[in-house]
Amino acid sequence: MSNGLWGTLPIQGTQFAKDWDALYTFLFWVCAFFFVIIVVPAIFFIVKYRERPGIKPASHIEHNSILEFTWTVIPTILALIIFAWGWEVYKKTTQIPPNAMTVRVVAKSWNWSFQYDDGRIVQTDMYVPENTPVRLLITSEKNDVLHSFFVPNFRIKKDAVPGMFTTTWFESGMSGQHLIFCTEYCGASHSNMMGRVVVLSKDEFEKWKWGKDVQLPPPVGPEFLNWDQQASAEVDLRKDAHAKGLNQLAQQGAQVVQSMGCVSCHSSDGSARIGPSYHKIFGREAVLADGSKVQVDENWIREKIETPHKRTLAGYQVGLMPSYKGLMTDSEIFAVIEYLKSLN
Ligand code: HEC
Ligand SMILES: [Cu+2]
Repeated sequence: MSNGLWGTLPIQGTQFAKDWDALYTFLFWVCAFFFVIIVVPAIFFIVKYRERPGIKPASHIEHNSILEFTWTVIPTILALIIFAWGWEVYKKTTQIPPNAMTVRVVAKSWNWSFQYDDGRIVQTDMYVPENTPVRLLITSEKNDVLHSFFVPNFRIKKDAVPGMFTTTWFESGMSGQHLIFCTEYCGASHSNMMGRVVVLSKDEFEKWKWGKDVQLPPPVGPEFLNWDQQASAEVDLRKDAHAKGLNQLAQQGAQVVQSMGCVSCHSSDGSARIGPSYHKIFGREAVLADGSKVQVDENWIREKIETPHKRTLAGYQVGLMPSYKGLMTDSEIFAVIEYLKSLN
């Protein structure tokens, strides 16, 4: 296994890891190079030209154009290379492949839970198939604090913010257990707020998806000490979820929309009720009362559910839609979003 810079960097579990490590290694050698060519001569001159009897002070040198030009242009070029390189890699981390599977991540003090398209929720461990792009839709539970989702082996890190969705993605070809850390100080058990990304072969993942027992691949890199307790709790949960049957998340969303009474104002077939229809709502541009536009995405739907009066669609009276803040859990909101997506 190739660990960059004499093993000081974590294992490279994704292409991002390789890309970031290449940039990091470049930065390291640039720093090392300039440290040597600046500090070594500086020490040499300090010793050689130190003040002592018989040595005359140097004449006062005002300026040297060639020298100044050089020490401005070279660092500028280097800084631009570093910027462009960083930008390229950063762009890759934000451009999520359209065929990516979605896993919804909810942080709470102090654990992680993961919700799948089939509605299943697992604690602590996120199971994913290898060589498959996985999009993470991340949030922190209502009234909880900021957390941050970090998988060192994958070099991905994203804040988890209550009341907001953030996204990132990864694709790992390295089956095994990869540690998850919370990397935003969040209180007493912050350092225990760990989990694992369990990367399985595609076949094994398929088995796991259908609630069958799978052989856990070995940990890659550092291990989490309290695994045993956590892992057994997780297995029970999985069995439980399976017993309830593999509900489709979108189907759950349809039930939520029924039971919350959204359907009295919103149809799903394009017909107008008090509010606009959900038909083909996801991804379209909505025009607001002040003429500005907003794309209907996860955050917009959540905003309408929790704080509907903040921004109102053009052509509608302010305050028609009631707020559901505190009445719906994050997993219900995820389910509603999935349901609205399914109407496209
Ligand atoms: C009493 C009627 C009413 C109920 C109940 C209601 N809404 Fe609304 N909703 C509206 C109206 C009116 C608008 C458009 C005006 C506005 O933006 O507030 C709207 C707008 C929306 C939008 C934005 C639509 C777009 O085209 O961008 C979403 C999303 C939404 N509602 C979701 C929901 C969900 C989910 C529920 C149930 C949890 C719900 N609404 C319950 C009346 C309602
Ligand atoms: Cu945390």
